[in-house]
Amino acid sequence: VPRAVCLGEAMIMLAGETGAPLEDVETFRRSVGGAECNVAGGLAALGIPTGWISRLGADGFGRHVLSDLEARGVEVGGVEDDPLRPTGLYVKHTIGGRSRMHYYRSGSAAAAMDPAFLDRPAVRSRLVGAELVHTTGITAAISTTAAEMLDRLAGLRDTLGFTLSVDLNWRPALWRDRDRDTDTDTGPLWRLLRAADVVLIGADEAMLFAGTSDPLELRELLGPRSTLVVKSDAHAALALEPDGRRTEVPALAVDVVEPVGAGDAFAAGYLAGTLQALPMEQRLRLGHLSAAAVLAVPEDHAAPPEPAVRQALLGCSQDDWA
Ligand code: KDG
Repeated sequence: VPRAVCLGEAMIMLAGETGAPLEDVETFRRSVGGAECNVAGGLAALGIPTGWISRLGADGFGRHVLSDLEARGVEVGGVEDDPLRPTGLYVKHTIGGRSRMHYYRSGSAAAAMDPAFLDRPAVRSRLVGAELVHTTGITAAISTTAAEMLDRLAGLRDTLGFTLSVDLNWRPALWRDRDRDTDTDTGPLWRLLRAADVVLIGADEAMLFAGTSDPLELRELLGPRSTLVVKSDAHAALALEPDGRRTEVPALAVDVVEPVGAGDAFAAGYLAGTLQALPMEQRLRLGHLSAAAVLAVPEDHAAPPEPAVRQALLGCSQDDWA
């Protein structure tokens, strides 16, 4: 039985192989992305038995996503196939050192997730057994029915008792594109964040979404329930616990190749540390260590440092850390 379960869409990622304008790129490199499945892979790589729950098209891309996640040790028995809707895609196009995402995912199999999806025996049994369930603001954005499912998920947390972890993952392009009556109704995302036990949030996206990146102001907006982890502009991570305790840990210096996915790796490290009952400082360190590995590659996920390296860095003095 997985200790941790991640709920959200995975997609095939196509990364342009040259920095040319998109209309001139002829060759793309395939990998697998999607915020929640990135976190699932990160947790599994850190030794936490982890399941990923979602829907995939009954197509070659869906089969690749499944085998890729299985190869990374993620349990996928809670994934449902959709014979009609396809697996989503996105193109990551890097030009002039900046990456842009182009989504081809509306009407995907995962976008058809709805509250009843959580009643499927293969899904419900995994939620019943989980200590931690992680999802993100992306799932709130992909469709109205997926957003409704998240309200249901918060209700299930109240009865089943798992820890609900949410990464904001603010994606304005999805909130514009999605199939909704109004394109700015972020109410479902606010509800999800206020219901969460752990909220992970980047300073830049906090400014865009909430108009502030100040942890105390965010706490006012999100309510007193959660442990709030804010990754600041200076790349430090600060945890503000419900009792007011603050812990701050600077990031490691890394030569950044491509940043997308680093936030998911941070989440995986932090959450693995939480499930291992590490002290807060070490949870944040494990987040930074996992993120550093993803910052150094073009893909949206990467294996974290080896256990011996992790152990040495988790236990070192503050002076040696940064
Ligand atoms: O956090 C990384 C994700 O943004 C990426 O893997 C793709 O899920 C994705 C999204 O919706 O942007």
